[in-house]
Amino acid sequence: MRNDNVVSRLGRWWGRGADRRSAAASAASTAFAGEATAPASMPDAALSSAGAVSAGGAFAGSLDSAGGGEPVIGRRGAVESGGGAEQVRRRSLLAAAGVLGLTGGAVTVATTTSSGPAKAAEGVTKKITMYAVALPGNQFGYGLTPETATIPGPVLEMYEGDTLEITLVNTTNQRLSIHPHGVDYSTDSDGAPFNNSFNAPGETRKYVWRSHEMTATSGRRFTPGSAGYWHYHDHAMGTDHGTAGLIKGLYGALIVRRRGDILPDKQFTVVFNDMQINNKVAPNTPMFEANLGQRVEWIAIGHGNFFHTFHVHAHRWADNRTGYLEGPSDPSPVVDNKDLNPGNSFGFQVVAGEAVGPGAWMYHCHVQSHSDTGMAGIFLVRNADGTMPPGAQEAIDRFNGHQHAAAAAAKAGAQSQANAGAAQSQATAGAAQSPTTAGTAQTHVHGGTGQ
Ligand SMILES: [Cu+2]
Repeated sequence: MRNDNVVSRLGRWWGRGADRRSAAASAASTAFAGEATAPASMPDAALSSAGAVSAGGAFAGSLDSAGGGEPVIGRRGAVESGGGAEQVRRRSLLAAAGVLGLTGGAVTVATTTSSGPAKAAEGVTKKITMYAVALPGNQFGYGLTPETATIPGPVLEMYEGDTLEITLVNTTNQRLSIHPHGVDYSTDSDGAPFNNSFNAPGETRKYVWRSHEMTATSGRRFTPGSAGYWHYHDHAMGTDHGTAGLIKGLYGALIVRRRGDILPDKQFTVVFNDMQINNKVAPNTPMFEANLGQRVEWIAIGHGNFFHTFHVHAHRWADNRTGYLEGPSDPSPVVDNKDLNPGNSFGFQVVAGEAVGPGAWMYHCHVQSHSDTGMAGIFLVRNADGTMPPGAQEAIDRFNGHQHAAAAAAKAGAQSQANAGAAQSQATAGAAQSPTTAGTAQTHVHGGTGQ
């Protein structure tokens, strides 16, 4: 379940940016040729690992992250054939790439069929097999094998212009389907029973999802591309809307990337489903882990019957398509909290611990009655070398204890802890923004929230 080297290589190549225009003729053909041949031999080329499990392995092997706190992140040896070690400014290159994407990339690409890049941008078809599987506890999950079905299902990824051909194997005795948001599909790939698009019990069925790049319509008008943080879910179990399938776990993240987008080191999928997170309630909600400085991609999805707000402590993102500012004058507001309602999805990237340091940080629904009843979890930012920062384990232990007892214990016990700096637990945790030391930050967060 790797976001395999083809996808990574493609992204890295585009990530080089600055003089990719001149490099295109030689490099593009290599990169895209590799991608085009990927599906046959590597059917999971479009995939990264299941949301609840960090995808660090998939990305860490192919990406170099230069550490936290730096707006400029170097990459080395981004292209195997690209001539050795090279440090580039990803953010500035990204801005350059965006401009090129409009003037020399996507638009030209959509109307040209002869040049190398244009041909590449037509995309490739990736074929995968997904399994819908009954899980313990009357739950269901999607998996790339019957044995690895999870809640949420695997993160599916494609580049704008690509097609994803999904063979869905229904191993259950229930009617179900897979229905995507954000991409292009025909009615027979809709996943909706009224279109006769579903898997009967035990049935195998193919679904085809297409995507497209931004194109110029006329004048200054542009037709949006498919890029975005989307999602997929059942639309047939229980009711014609898949209400039973959704509540029981048949959902996952779908990412359509624009060429040139920065690829993350890790991915976390967080689904606010009714009053649970990934069908779990604190303290059994997923603990997402990253090392200080790693680029972390969050994909947030809402399902069920309630409105929610998604909040991560001590990390902020740009409220745009990617979550990172795409230029010095990018007008996107910077937020650390965003509505996450049924059917919604968004994603963003942050650098773990940037400006705040490592520690056990919290993510949660900010509707108070929701966080109080278990819609909360931990974002553990380890030290850059992977070791635990001071106080983090204690914070995790508090989180895992009874919530109110833990809060009381945190306050009572703070004075006696060896780390005197950790004693300033507060009644509210919303202000956990100050650039504190790691030990202070954790106790501050967790002693304060009582989660
Ligand atoms: Cu909520």
